[in-house]
Amino acid sequence: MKNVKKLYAAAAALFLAAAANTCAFAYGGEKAENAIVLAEENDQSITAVEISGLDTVLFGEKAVYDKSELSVGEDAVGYSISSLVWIDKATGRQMKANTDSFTEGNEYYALIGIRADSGYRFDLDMLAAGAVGLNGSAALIDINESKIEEKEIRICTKTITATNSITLKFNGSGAEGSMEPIKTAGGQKIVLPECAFEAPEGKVFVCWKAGNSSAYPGDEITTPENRAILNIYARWEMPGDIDMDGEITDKDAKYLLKYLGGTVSLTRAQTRLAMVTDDGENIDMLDVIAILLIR
Ligand SMILES: [Ca+2]
Repeated sequence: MKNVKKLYAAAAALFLAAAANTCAFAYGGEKAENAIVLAEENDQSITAVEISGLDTVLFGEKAVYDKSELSVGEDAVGYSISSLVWIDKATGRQMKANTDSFTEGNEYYALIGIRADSGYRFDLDMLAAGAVGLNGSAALIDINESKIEEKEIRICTKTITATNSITLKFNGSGAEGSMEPIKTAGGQKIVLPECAFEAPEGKVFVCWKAGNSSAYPGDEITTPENRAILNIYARWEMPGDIDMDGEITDKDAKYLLKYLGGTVSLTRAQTRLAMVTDDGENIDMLDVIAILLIR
């Protein structure tokens, strides 16, 4: 039995060496090692594989990441992720994780190794049948360049072009504190973070502003393309200044009364400013009274 296994191993290594010239998977020394793991007759068959977490938002200066970013499906049994490498398509060069970074305009593809655990084997029809999912579907997978064996799947992704990068810089508009800038790709959807600046005395955070547009934490915005920096400013207003004219007057109380009467609505910014009393989420007569007391 031992000799037969050795023979298999030698044959597998030979096959791999032959394939190395054409196959995109001749990277590192990992493959030869993997190839000697052979399926046993009574191994349990795996009929579907799900891998998630491949960040396809590549942009200039983004650090090349490794398999720690990937995860298998929650119900996954019998397999694990063994490798993730990025290849520069033009040069064929394997990118070094954590030290290399992507370059704007260059094309890349990822090679993902998935290994069957001891006692399991992959159903060989799975890849062609679309039962190997990456980020929720098979759309990212280049089937022709991917390979499946009983103990290993080697996913080759479709080509991804790195785009320009943009840095979102958060400005407290004079408030204390700081927020980490966010670096991402241009033309990319991103969810705005909560404001982490300390509210200036007597003010509350209303919204984020960039140029003439405003948005709220939790809003999804699309980053501009071909722009290196986007400055985003915190907008602070006085609680009770419902019409945001910089002072608290009868007009603010009247407006809030109308709102409570159902004849006008409040914008999201106004909703924040209408919570004058510190009683949580409710906007009620107490807030109107508070405005009348402040004015
Ligand atoms: Ca006002």
